[in-house]
Amino acid sequence: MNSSASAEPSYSAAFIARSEEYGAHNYAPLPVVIASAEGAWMTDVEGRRFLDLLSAYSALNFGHRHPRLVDAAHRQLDRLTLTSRAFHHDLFGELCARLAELCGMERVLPMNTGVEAVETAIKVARAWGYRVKGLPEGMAKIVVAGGNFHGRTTTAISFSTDREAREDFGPYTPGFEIVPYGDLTALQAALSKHTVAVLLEPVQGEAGVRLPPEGYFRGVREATREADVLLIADEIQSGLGRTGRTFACEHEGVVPDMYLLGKALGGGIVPVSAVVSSSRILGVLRPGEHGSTFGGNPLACAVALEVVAMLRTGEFQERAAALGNRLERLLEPLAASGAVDGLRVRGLWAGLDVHPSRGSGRSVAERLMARGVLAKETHGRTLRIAPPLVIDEDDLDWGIGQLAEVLEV
Ligand code: IF1
Repeated sequence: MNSSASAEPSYSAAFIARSEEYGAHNYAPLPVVIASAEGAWMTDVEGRRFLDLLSAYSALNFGHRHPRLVDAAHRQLDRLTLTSRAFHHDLFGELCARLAELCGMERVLPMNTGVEAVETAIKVARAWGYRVKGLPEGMAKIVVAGGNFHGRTTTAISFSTDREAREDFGPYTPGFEIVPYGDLTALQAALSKHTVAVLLEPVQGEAGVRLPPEGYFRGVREATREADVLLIADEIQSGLGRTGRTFACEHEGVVPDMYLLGKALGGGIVPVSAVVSSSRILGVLRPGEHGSTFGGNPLACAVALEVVAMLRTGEFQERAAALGNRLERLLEPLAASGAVDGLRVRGLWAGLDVHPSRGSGRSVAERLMARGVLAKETHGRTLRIAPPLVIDEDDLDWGIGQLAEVLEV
């Protein structure tokens, strides 16, 4: 019997087996079992340390268990955690005021997951179309982009162009038109008298950190303003410092009609999302027409208030911009070597298309894991790099050094 056959299954294997036996198989996680984490580092059940280059898809912009955020959560846990919106509580107005101020907007509708913010925005845009623009009931259209990812609800996947995200989940929600991302002419042509909104990611995350052509977002802003159509920016992954600015829209000087926020708004501790907009738009909703059990709960407000305070100074945005320049310099040799035949960087966020000669995105992620680095592929051969904004420079250098070795650069 060879040694491997006789080896005890690893300690991790027992955890993985239990997850496989009792959990639905809607994910294929890397075979690592995380037990603790701090900053940019995670530790597995066997005591092995891993550098986090995924940040839970940008929900961990402030790193694992940032002290300011954990303290805010602890203080609130000892005071009040949930009331429902049937009653007021003492942090709700403060959160809405501070978050609106951060966004330069007037009003906030807090929810929990990102897709709930997306669904909320769709409902508000449609109601605005009927109640303000006077569209005939049921005729509202929303323009979205190919390659989009806005969540996993039946409506959100109804306008997905990703077969894996939508197959066998029909019948699909009508009222959406899909145009190629980055094609301003196609978007302008799609606008009609029934269009109430355009919903776009300023940077397409799941598509592989896809950047639109320079000027595209400004063009969309101008076209939607002229057509009296709402511009909804899904900043759930691109926002809150990730691209080196508070919002990715800022790279083109664009202010949308609605910001959709999530992920990092909850500080990596609790799910917090929000639609942030003007009174004329969010004001279309009447009491009892929309909401959720946990939306705007005291614990969520306490953490999100600390997130807003951390973003107000701009230090995290500046750090992401500076580290993003460093990341781009570190990644350029990989592209020059041919190991990577597509490279896109915006702030501390990169998408690399791994050349087939180096294997699939998944195989690169597995080889990185063996070296103590955790990252995630998307769409087969694209690797996403999204470290926490708090990562140390030398850890970033080391992590990308491991990637260079895995890619044999
Ligand atoms: C999964 C993807 C990323 C998002 C944008 C809304 C949402 C997301 C731009 C919905 C969520 C998550 C979902 C998660 C993995 C991750 C993801 F690969 F699925 F597409 F980040 F790229 N808008 N993205 O990126 O927010 O409801 O999840 O809080 O479903 O596997 P949510």
